[in-house]
Amino acid sequence: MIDQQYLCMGCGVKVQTEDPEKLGYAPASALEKETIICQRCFRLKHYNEVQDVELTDDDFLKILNEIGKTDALIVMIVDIFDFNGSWLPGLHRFVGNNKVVLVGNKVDLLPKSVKHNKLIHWMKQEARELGLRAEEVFLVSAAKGLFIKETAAAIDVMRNGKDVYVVGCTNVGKSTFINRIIKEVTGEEDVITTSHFPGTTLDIIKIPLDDDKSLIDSPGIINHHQMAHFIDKKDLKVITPKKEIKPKVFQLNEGQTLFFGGLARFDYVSGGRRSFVCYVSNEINIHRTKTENAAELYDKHVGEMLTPPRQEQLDSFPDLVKQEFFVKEAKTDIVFSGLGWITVNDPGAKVIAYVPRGVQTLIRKSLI
Ligand SMILES: Nc1nc2c(ncn2[C@@H]2O[C@H](COP(=O)(O)OP(=O)(O)OP(=O)(O)O)[C@@H](O)[C@H]2O)c(=O)[nH]1
Ligand SMILES: [Mg+2]
Repeated sequence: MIDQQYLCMGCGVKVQTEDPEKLGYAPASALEKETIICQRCFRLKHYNEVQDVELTDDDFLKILNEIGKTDALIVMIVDIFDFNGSWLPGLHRFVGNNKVVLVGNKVDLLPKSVKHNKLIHWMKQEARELGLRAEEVFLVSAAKGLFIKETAAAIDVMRNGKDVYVVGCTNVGKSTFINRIIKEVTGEEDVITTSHFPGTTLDIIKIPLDDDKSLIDSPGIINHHQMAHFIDKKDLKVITPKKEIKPKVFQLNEGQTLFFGGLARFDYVSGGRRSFVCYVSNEINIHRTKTENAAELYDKHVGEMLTPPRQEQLDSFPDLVKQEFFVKEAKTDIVFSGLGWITVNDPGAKVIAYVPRGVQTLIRKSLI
């Protein structure tokens, strides 16, 4: 038997050496190493393979509820490419009286032309509307190391000698953000396990700060209406942008339709010939057709020409369901949660957005 004091440095899980099938398994030899990581982290790091875990939403919430009882600074991270999909509704319920800083990560994905102070202003406004009182708002790219120093320095002042908890939905880049800060300070790289699979970090991970307080990573909350949960693990790479998004402009007539692979559909109903700007991963194929042929085309070609989803996944892939939107204001986004958005520049357009049942669509003031 081993002590409970062994925690995986990669994901925070308690390490056990008895059952290779269970969470936290590591071979006994791993315990002799200076940094202990579990088998799941080892495979993620070296083979980019993920083992499913049996943790439930409740398990994660229990961990996060502890945060409300502490006296700490809370850093909430959102994925700026999936702002609404990665938002944690009701954050204030579990942070108690602690102050919250909002960090928009993955700014490297947005076109270089985007003005950062405008975007920060937009985030502040959205945050307020979504009921979050954020002390301060930052934009960073954890993966590219952009604006990390400034943000870390500001957080260090704001924490006022307290612990810092980094929280957010799965996959927003919490662990990548902390790894970056560690790298800035100690030079050590990739201390915590990160991956493009949601649900990588499994428990609290404490990184000691210089005043015996800690910078604390936490498991991401699962937002079930994110596209990532509806597609095959192999396709996550396709829908997750890696590089700066190249917006694609389509001039559409009324009665034309765009398909985003087989994951989403956009019908332009009325409003005269106009342009639509699509912000999705560069790897997603956009297919244009007449709306009158769209349903038939989808039935015939989903899983091959219109992919993802893959052919072998079709049985379990949800139907596309629709929501109608009327664009009343200039510069409006129609958002497909986790996939991207379409910007409509002028008011007066009626459109229909289709996404797999369970995924969210919404309309918002344009982010860009
Ligand atoms: N383009 C881009 N990708 C990023 C950035 N930061 C993180 N990522 C990617 O986002 C994915 C998730 O990163 P993680 O750091 O594991 O996210 P997390 O929030 O810790 O996720 P969980 O532990 O599952 O809650 C990985 O594929 C990262 O490479 C960023 O600044 N830009
Ligand atoms: Mg993580």
